[in-house]
Amino acid sequence: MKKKFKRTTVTSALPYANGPVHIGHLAGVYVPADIYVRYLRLKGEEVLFIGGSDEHGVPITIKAKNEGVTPQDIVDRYHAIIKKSFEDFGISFDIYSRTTSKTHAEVASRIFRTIYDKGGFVEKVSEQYYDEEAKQFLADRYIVGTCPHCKNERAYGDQCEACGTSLSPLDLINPKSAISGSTPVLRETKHWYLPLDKHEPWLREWILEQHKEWKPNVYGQCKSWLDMGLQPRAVSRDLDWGIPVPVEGAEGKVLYVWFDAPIGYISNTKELLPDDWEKWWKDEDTRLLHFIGKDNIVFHCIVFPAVLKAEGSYILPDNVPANEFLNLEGDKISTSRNWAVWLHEYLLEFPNKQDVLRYVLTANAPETKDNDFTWKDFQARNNNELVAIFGNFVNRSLVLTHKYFGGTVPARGELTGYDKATLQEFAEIKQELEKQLDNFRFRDALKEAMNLARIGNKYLADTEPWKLIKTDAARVETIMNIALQITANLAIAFEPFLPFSTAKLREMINKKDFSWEELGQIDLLPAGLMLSQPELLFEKIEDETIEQQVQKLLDTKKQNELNSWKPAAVKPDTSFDDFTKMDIRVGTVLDCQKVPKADKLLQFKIDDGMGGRTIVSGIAHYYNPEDLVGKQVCFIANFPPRKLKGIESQGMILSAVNSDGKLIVIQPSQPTAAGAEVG
Ligand code: B3M
Ligand code: ZN
Repeated sequence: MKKKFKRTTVTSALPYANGPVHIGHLAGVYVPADIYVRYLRLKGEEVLFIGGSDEHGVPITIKAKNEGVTPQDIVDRYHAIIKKSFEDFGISFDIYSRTTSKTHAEVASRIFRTIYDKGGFVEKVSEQYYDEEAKQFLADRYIVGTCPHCKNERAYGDQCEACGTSLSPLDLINPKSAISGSTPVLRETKHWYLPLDKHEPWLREWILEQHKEWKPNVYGQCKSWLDMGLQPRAVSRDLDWGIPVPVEGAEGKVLYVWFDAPIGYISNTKELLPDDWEKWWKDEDTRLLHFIGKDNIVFHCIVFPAVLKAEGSYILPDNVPANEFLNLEGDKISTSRNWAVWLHEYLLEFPNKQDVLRYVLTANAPETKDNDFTWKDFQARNNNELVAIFGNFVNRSLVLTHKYFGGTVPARGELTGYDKATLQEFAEIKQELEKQLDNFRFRDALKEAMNLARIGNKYLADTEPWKLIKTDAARVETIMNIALQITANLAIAFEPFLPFSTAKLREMINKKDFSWEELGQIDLLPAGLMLSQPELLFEKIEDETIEQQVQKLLDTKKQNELNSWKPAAVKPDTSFDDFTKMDIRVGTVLDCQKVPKADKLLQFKIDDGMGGRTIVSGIAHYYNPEDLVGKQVCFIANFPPRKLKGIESQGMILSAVNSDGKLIVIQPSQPTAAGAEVG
């Protein structure tokens, strides 16, 4: 039997405030959380939706150092951008705060201290790299060296990004401090550890026995962590950015970012409700839900619950509906490679189309496996679903009502068998929709909502009021009444998914608000109600717009290739004598043709100042032959002639191999006499 809760605390992962947010964040965490919260609110349930920025951690300090600003500058900048993006996309947080707040420092320190006083931590001294020039211990990310696996010379102390291996700083060959460049030394340092090994038995029972209903991806990841055996985890770091460890003798040490970040959910609740926050976190009748991405599962299902349990007065999450990742056009989203669709940029290019993105990201949500966002799919879903089904139906119902009845909801007369069957069909959607939403299956829920619009479209297409109006106006009154009731139902069913469009729709049908209970009913719009002027809910997105977005990504790809390209290693030494044996000349292209039946080859007629020669060259993939006529090239003049596809080639044209593998013909920088020597 499922427990009946009184209220729900919904949290969504706190994004690091060291960069803006992109579609992957929205698809994996914030849109699903927002859909769920809006659904509960529509049902009239007591719910609190907590968000905020994660403003601690080493990457923020590295970014600050690189830019020559303070970590606070960095988080101030990105907190503002992220907060605005969430507002713009209608993510309806009750509070969006930050982990550099005063309240957070107090709450996190208090929780640490309580566990410390109860003996819930283990103190351990270990050896860690220390930078004697910068006079500080080095976080794993601050140590660079050669990867023992792939020999990449820029591997970090926690990971080699070239081969993807997780590393520990001691694995690095020839380690260097990223701060001063000096070779770090090992020094002893004391830290506090959460003994996860001791928590393992109850965690096993709680997750593996009592929460078999968790999503398979979440349950599976927890099981594999637990089966590997849990190890104590350090919850402090030697760093000057973060919340100081509230213990005597802990100077220069701060709480580990993953210790304080989830506590941010609690602090933000307290900031919002200073006198009333505890019931959201300490009452057994409160249901706690964490919406996160798959890389955060272990912290939310194992580490944070262990912290809460060790403290002793908090509830544990009832569910953690984590998602997999969203890829972009077949590649992993990456901030450093700028392979992302940033939310603030999307809104500049698609103003007022927040719901289109919310729709596409939900329809394609990475709920059970990684999924791919493509601009083609974005366009198709907008044009073929939002415009052609939802928008089209709503528009026809409203426009026809205005046309036939001056914008007043007509009364329903007697229902035909077909009317009844249609109403029956849409009455069933509520239950289906709830079943999917209750189980965090938002893709399927969205499909159900869209089916409601499909039913409406089919109803109008089958009953053809535009034909009947000439012969049977009374029947058309009934038809339009039913179409309008379906329209009103759409405003409810889609509210959690598309809050902007449904708000617009509510205005058009003059209904301030609905409750979820009304979904499936057929008297939402009383006869005689005057409707407002209809407007289009969605508009078609043209090929050109999509091509621009695709081009933008292709440009990024190109730029990344150039950035990551390295010239080939220099060949072993040669001699000047050897070089002078080579006779390189300048020539002018008199004629250039494709060689038949050889897709790589071009045949050149070259003016070499000595009566002319023929050269065959393998650059047909990179040039149109006519573009080369009249150009000057460099060629080797003293290669013995050789036959290519039956043509005698008398030399070789010189080209550079570009970073993308393309051949580029070498040309003199000024007009040069044909036959001039190169040397
Ligand atoms: N900031 C990691 C992330 O953004 C981390 C989440 C914290 S949730 C408490 O993926
Ligand atoms: Zn490597």
